[in-house]
Amino acid sequence: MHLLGEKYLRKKALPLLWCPGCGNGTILNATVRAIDNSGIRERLALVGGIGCSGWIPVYIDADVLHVLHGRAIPFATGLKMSDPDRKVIVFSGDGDCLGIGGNHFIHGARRNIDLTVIMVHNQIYGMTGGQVAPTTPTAYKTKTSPYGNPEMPFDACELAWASGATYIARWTTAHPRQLSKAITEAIDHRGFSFVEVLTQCPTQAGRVIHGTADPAKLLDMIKASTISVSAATEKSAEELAGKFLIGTLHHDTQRPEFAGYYYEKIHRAAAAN
Ligand SMILES: Cc1ncc(C[n+]2csc(CCOP(=O)(O)OP(=O)(O)O)c2C)c(N)n1
Ligand code: SF4
Ligand SMILES: [Mg+2]
Repeated sequence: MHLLGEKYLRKKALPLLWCPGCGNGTILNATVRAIDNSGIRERLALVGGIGCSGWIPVYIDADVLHVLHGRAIPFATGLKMSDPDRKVIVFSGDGDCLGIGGNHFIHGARRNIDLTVIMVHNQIYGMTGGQVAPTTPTAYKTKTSPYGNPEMPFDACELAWASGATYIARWTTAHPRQLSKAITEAIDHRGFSFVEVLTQCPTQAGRVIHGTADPAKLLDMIKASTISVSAATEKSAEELAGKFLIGTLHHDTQRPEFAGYYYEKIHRAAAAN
């Protein structure tokens, strides 16, 4: 086993439950490297929602909560407020984060609470068999949109930005080094940090939406759907239509962070009375 695997993986939880070629392994790898770079293992807590992506933290040998579908951010909020010195990382599927958990997501961002949310964007509800998700592109066929999805997908990064998140980055599983660097930056940031990862789900999104379960082809498709923030500045709106911006989209170090504000101001004022 690789040295980092030896150091960080929870051996008794292996083997990984994911399908061959699933992008969740790449996200696990990028996260472990980021945790190692940040040197925060001793004060780390990980929270996962329900879904294939919710299992990512289970494989990391740290304090882990694997909680109800859509409720990862409220559990993480409680954890952060009861132990503010912890660095808390949330792993949430696109259904978990933007569907059932959408309200928690926008309020977590609004509060600018010091959580790192890694959202796994695989365009679908993977674990439950390929239902339409809030990220499924319009007109795409899934098990529950057999005539094509009539809805518009969310742009999760724009939603995070509008809601008040203070670090926002988007990368893909075809960019593992950049992804790991973004997760490191998100961990180092004090405030609500959001990293969206475009990733391949060969078994559901691959087979059902894209007509192929070949992970290499799916990675090529994902890569082709992106453009870097810097390259995008020279493109017209027409050229950018349907493209995902990748890179750091937003970084604000000025907004007050919720847990710090609470303990410095509210808690102290209440104690003085
Ligand atoms: C309250 C509740 N509603 C529904 C479910 C069923 N359920 C489990 S995982 C899931 C969707 C998973 O999709 P996503 O969050 O995108 O994660 P992925 O599997 O794609 O990583 C659903 C609907 C549940 N477990 N709990
Ligand atoms: S169903 Fe999709 S997301 Fe879930 S483990 Fe399989 S490939 Fe990965
Ligand atoms: Mg999903």
